[in-house]
Formats: sequence, structure tokens, C-alpha cells
Amino acid sequence: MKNEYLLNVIETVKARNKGEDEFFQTITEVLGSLEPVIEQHPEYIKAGLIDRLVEPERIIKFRVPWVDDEGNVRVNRGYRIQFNSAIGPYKGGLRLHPSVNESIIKFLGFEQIFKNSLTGLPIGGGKGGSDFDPKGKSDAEVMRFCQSFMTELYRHIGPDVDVPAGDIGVGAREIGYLFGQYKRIRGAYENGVLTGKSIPYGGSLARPEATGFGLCYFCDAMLRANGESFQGKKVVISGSGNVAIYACVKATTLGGKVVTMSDSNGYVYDPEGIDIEAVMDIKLVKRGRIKEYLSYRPNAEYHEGCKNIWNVPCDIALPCATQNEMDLEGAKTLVKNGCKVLCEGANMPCTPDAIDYAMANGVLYGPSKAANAGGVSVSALEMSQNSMRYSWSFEEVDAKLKDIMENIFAASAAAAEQYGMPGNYMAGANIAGFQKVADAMMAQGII
Ligand code: NDP
Ligand code: 2IT
Repeated sequence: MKNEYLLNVIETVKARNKGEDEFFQTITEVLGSLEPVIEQHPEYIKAGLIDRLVEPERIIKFRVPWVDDEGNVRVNRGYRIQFNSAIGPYKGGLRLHPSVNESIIKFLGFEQIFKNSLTGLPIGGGKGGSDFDPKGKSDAEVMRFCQSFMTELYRHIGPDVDVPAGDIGVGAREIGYLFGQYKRIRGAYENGVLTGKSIPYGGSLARPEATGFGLCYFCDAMLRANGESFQGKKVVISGSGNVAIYACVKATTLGGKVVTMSDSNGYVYDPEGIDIEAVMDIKLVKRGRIKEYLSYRPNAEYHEGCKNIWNVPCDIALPCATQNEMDLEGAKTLVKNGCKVLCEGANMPCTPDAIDYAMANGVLYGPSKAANAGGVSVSALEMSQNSMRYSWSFEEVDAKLKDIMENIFAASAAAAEQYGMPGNYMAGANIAGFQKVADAMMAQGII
């Protein structure tokens, strides 16, 4: 990068957010893509647009005390980062995982700004969570944690203010506990305050499926634009949570054969194709480990550790677990084994050198903020349904989701072309996502 203004902003971010590697990683990638846009818009520099964009509007950090089943007092740290409200109320998930810290929530919140803009729906960017580990906790412990978390969070959110949803460790169970507590404190039935709700109290059909299905719709659009399809392709998927499970379902429906799934302990390889009913039973019903897959499918293999999942030869790789789960070595192995497509279901699952290597070697690369935007898109559709006090059928929501994902692909491809980088969907998604936010920020004055 040569642009002095952007280089200065990057230096400031580094100095102000010491040790926040994940946040710095996304800043460097996004601002790198925006260089040609900034060169064409000197008015953005005058308006300090990027200086403002990289600084969250608000960081909320709070104590979450709760009592475990043995009567011990436990304390976790809660976060909500309200990053940008230029185009709508803050919107983004809550992550419950022991690795959660300010850098992780900031990187996720920053990515969310551009992702949400790409959906074409009126939602700003935010993210939150806690270092609470739901693994091994009873339902009652998870409930007490969620109630305590919401007892602070409620004052910062609202259907027109900030609308949290799920992410790692947060699914329908947690959203239910969070909403129950919000409703008690507010004394009003504002169910548009959270998305990812279950159906009886205002959830949207197809929200559980949305991120994984959307990933495959995006990937399919990218394949078709390049004269290819899922038909007959071998697919490697990492993770076995919400995103991975429904990516597996849709990739299979589209004619692919998914041969792996993983969790943080290891991965399974099933050469016959993953039996998704078995994975759903293990993960959604029993909250068990992926290793248990062998008791359903004795001919499958289990391998300890998750890094080596990229050694499994495939045509299409869909990382759907967590950030930086694929490094340069992983990308090199994929390329060596003939992988042609890398499309991200998790947020920022590939390191920058892995992305560079894959793209330099002709792999079609679908960046997370575009490819996994299906989840938040259906969340925004859930907000619309809650406002209307009405609900759409599964088929209606799914059709809208497909349309949105195809539009996101088209917008990313078009922006890449416009700035002389055809096929670079990473740059295209960053630029297309940025443009609407930039226009809105320019219109609203220095705020
Ligand atoms: P879940 O909690 O449902 O599943 C997470 C999966 O990833 C589990 O298999 C988990 O294994 C694995 N995993 C989590 N952390 C690690 C780690 N540090 N190392 C290895 N494996 C890990 O989460 P989701 O499926 O919802 O989220 C997965 C990814 O998709 C995240 O990056 C999330 O931000 C992103 N995403 C989610 C959306 C959604 O709507 N839910 C929308 C867009 C993106 P284990 O059980 O062992 O922890
Ligand atoms: O990363 C993401 O886009 C999500 N976890 C979903 C956010 C949402 O508001 O549905």
C-alpha cells in the first residue's frame, strides 16, 4: 500500500489498539482493498471518513456475575461493541467462547459493518459476547449466565437501537433465555430486539439454515460465473456447528459430496459422504463431540487435532469453524491437492498469507463478509417480520435469501471489475460494502 492517508490511519489503529492482532488483521485487509477508492475520492480524506470508520462508536464492557450449580460465584466479562450505525441500528451476533476478548469482538464488529451493508438491508454493524464457556455447563447455569448478561446489556439495546443474535456458542436456547430476561426488565413485548429466536415467539423460518444455505448459494453463484457447479464435487467442511451443518445439507442438495466435519478436538473423514442426520443428532440433540460419529458410521475415520483437515483432498473447501483456522500451510496443501474453490463460512477463517496464496494459484476465493452474510440477512428479515407482526413461509424466506446472496456475489464481482481487479471478490466485497456506508456517513456530517 502506498496511500499516505491510509498508512497513517493504519499506524494510528495499531498504536491505539495494542496487541489486538485480529482487529489489526481485518483493518489491514479492508483498508488495503479501499486504496483505489480513496484515490478517486479526496473528499473522503477531508471528511476524515476512514479515521472515523476504524473507531467504534461505542465499546461497552461489563461484569457478568452468576452462580454455578454448586453455589460458587463466578464472574465473566461481557462486551458489546457498537461499531457503526450509518445505515441502520447496530446488528450482529453474540459469541460465548473462552477465547473472547476485545480484539476478537472488534474484528467481528468491523467485518459486520461491510457484511451488513452488502446484504442491501438497513442494518449497521456491531458484535458482542463473553469469555463464558458454555461447554459442560448445565441448562440452568447457561440460563443464569444469560439472565445476568442481559441485566446489564438491556439498557444498551432495542429494536431500533442494537439487535444482537447468535454466533459461536449462542443458538436458540441462549437467545430464548436472553429474550425472557429482556422482556421482564423492559416490561414490553419488543421481540425485534433479538434475532435467531425460535418460532413460537417471533423467530423466522429458515434462520437456522440461513448462514450455511447462504454460503452455498454464494459459492454456487461464484462457481456458475466461472462455468462450474457443485455437481460431483468433493467438499471439505470444517466445524460441526450451526454454519457447518447447514452448509453440509445444502452442498449435498446441490450435488456435492461432503467428506469431512470437525470440532475443536479433531475431524472425521467419511469417504462415502457425511451422514448429516448423525452429525445433527450428536451436535444439536446430544451436544456431544464429533468423535462420536464413528459409532454411527464405523467405516469413517477420526483424526485428533483440526489443522490437518486441509490435507483431505477436495475440489471445494468451506471453512466453517473459527478465525484463522486455515494458515499458509493449509492453503498450500489444498492447492497441491487440486482444490479449486475456497469459500468462507466462518468469519475470517483464513490467514492473509493463506488467502494470497490461494488467489495467486487460481483458486476461486469467496470472502467471509460476502459468503456468510446469509445469516444476518435472514436476521434482518426476522426484524421485518417482527415489525409487521407477520411471518413468511420457509419457501418465501429461502427465496429471498437466495436472491440476496446472488446480489452480493454480483455486487462484489462488479466492484472488482470496476476497479480493475476482475475475479478478486475479496477486494470487490470490501469496496461494495464500503460504498453504501461511505455515502451514508458523508450525508450525515461529521459524527
Ligand atoms: P457454533 O457454536 O454452532 O459452532 C462452532 C463450531 O466451530 C463448532 O464445531 C466448534 O467446535 C468449532 N470451533 C469453535 N471454536 C473453535 C476453535 N477455536 N478451534 C476449532 N474449532 C472451533 O458456531 P457457528 O456455526 O454459529 O459459527 C461458526 C463460524 O461461523 C464462526 O466464525 C461465526 O462467527 C461464523 N458465523 C456464524 C453465523 C451464524 O449465523 N451463526 C453467521 C455468520 C458467520 P467445538 O464444539 O469443539 O467448540
Ligand atoms: O457473523 C454473523 O454475521 C453472525 N453471527 C450473525 C449475526 C446476526 O445478527 O444474525
